[in-house]
Amino acid sequence: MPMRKWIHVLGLVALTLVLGGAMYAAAAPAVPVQEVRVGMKEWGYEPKEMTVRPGRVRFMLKNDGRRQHNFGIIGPGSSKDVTVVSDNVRSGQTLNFEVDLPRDGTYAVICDIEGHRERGMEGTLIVRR
Ligand SMILES: [Cu+2]
Repeated sequence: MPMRKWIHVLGLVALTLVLGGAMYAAAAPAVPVQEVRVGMKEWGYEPKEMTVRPGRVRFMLKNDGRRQHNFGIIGPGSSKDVTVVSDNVRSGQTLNFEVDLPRDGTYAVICDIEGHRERGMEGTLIVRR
């Protein structure tokens, strides 16, 4: 093969590698979302204690109980930086609940349906690097 043709072929290979790399970079999410599976039932969460890194977290809620339940986050510590509650989840249903948790700390997890926290629907969420 003449030299000019070789250079042309090498150029095409290089272009393909560059484009392929750019497409790969575009497909990768800038900030990966952490996923945590949480079971809910009378009366508690499974697991009761969860640990995540700071950032966006997708809590994949599943109601294994018979009543409706939800998933609330309060904290960290005694402050009220994050106070969010998911929609209620019906028996047998699932719900993906996404929350931004930028700050380290220990948060309380609670079901805010009347009487549920008192019966044991609470847990601990630790955010740390
Ligand atoms: Cu509940």
